[in-house]
Amino acid sequence: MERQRSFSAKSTRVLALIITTVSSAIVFLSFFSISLIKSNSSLYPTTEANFQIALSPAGAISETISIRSSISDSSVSPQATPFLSPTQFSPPENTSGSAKDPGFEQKTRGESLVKEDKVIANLTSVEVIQLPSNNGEEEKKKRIEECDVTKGKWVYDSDFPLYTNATCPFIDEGFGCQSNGRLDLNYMKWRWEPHDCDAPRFNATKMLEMIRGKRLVFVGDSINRNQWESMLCMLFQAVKDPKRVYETHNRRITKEKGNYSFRFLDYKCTVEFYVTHFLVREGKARIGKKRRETLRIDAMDRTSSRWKGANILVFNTAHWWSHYKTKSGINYYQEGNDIHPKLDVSTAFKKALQTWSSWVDKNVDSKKTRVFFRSAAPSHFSGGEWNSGGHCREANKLLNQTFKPSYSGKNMIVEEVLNQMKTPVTLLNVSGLSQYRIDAHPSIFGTKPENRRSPPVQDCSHWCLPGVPDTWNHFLYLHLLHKR
Ligand SMILES: *[C@@H]1O[C@H](CO)[C@@H](O)[C@H](O)[C@H]1NC(C)=O
Ligand SMILES: *[C@@H]1O[C@H](CO)[C@@H](O)[C@H](O)[C@H]1NC(C)=O
Ligand SMILES: *[C@@H]1O[C@H](CO)[C@@H](O)[C@H](O)[C@H]1NC(C)=O
Ligand SMILES: *[C@@H]1O[C@H](CO)[C@@H](O)[C@H](O)[C@H]1NC(C)=O
Ligand SMILES: *[C@@H]1O[C@H](CO)[C@@H](O)[C@H](O)[C@H]1NC(C)=O
Ligand SMILES: *[C@@H]1O[C@H](CO)[C@@H](O)[C@H](O)[C@H]1NC(C)=O
Ligand SMILES: CC(=O)N[C@H]1CO[C@H](CO)[C@@H](O)[C@@H]1O
Repeated sequence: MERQRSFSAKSTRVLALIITTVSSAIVFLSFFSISLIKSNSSLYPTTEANFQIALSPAGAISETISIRSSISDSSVSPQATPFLSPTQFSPPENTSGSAKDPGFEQKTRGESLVKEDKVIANLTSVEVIQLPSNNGEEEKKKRIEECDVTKGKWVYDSDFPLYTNATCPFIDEGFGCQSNGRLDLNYMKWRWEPHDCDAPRFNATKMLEMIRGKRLVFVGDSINRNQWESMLCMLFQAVKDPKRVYETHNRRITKEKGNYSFRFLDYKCTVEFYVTHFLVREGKARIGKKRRETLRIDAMDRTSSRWKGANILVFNTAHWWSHYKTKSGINYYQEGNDIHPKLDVSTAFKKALQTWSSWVDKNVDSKKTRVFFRSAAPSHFSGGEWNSGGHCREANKLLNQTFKPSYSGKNMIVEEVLNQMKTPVTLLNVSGLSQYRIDAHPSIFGTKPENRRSPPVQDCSHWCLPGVPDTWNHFLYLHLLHKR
């Protein structure tokens, strides 16, 4: 989905872009106006057709559809520009007078391992040199309670990953990069390290104890499914008897199904996922003689009754708002019986979020339920979009950590809406740290070799598991543990 910022991995191009001077105001505006996907992929004949199906009411999602829909998620290509804005590539902050990446440097040996295309690298032998982050001043670590964990850096960690394709049975094909043949595995080895505090490691047993007897519920698009599977995997590592974890309706995880509830018997808790692309309701309405898909920005998704009573709710929505229908906004957004002939996407997005926030304020008892909203995750398509040859396969290193992450207009709308709510909602601010991780998308390894088209469609929106969503869940854990 998040086709937030696509950009070229090639440093020459990046440099060229750095040189370009575009004001950030223009960037912000263009965020909503970038033209979308002129789709001509052989796989998905037209975006129109694709989305028509995908946008049918939640209950009616059928198999083929959802396969498409989750690809189309990733399709919508949004804020390429913000990412490339020169404002985002600011000079290294306080790098101890060296030209090195701040706080991010590996010895040559490590570098070459990372560069190797097809290594089974000796992952235990990479050393990370950590540079002092404040011109050699004594670092004063904050308490985790006061620490902004989103400020930090990726460090290579030989204890990672927290699980593998062999120890987690819940990774579905779309995220199972290693099982699908990806050979470079360094993308699994990076740990996010906050600058200002020492964050305790994720402890699956402790997390399970925190959710004992509770419902942990993820609601959102396929990127949230990505995060939810990551959480299942992370928790599963603390489970002694695998048989004591099961899906309550015996469903196998696939892209097709819209909801799941996994029960961890020993902790009497469930970890659930409900798919909804917009949080608000997709529907149909008659316009003239035609019935057309519309988006009810004044009504909640039909599955919302099932979210009620959850103890921890993790929401997201972002990427589908860059789809051409949402962007053009022509005869698409509906309130009551009225269909807006034209409504701009940021207005619609804000109204939808306000519908969501009213629902939360009305239906969530903040004494019993903790609410999170995850910010938009970036995608990294180069040379096209999801359906026009966009790629990220060449990337097996993270981005140079000298650039400053951008923050999208959508995220700002989210913040604005959250700030006006009665119910406290914690923003899981994952946008910045994820932007470095061009190496961590499935690319062609989102499908098994035998299912791959030729040429393969690359997925530069979702994330390999184990991988980046593990860090988002670590944040969730830290909030539950320390930041009531
Ligand atoms: C960089 O160093 C300057 C001067 O030492 C200091 O004022 C500033 O806060 C530092 N910035 C960061 C991001 O550490
Ligand atoms: C990997 O590195 C470790 C520590 O340096 C060493 O003990 C081990 O033999 C190496 N393994 C391989 C396969 O090179
Ligand atoms: C994990 O990935 C490896 C490497 O591709 C593969 O050989 C193995 O079968 C996979 N394991 C599972 C359980 O899928
Ligand atoms: C994880 O948490 C459990 C339960 O709180 C505790 O017993 C265990 O020592 C912790 N493990 C680590 C490695 O800290
Ligand atoms: C990171 O970017 C800086 C500035 O653009 C450059 O000087 C440096 O060589 C880059 N580092 C790597 C490892 O590419
Ligand atoms: C989220 O993180 C970005 C940087 O990654 C930052 O610009 C933004 O202000 C943060 N938002 C909040 C609410 O902390
Ligand atoms: C856990 C859960 O709510 N599962 C529901 C998913 O949706 C089907 C119908 O589509 C229901 O039957 C399940 O109860």
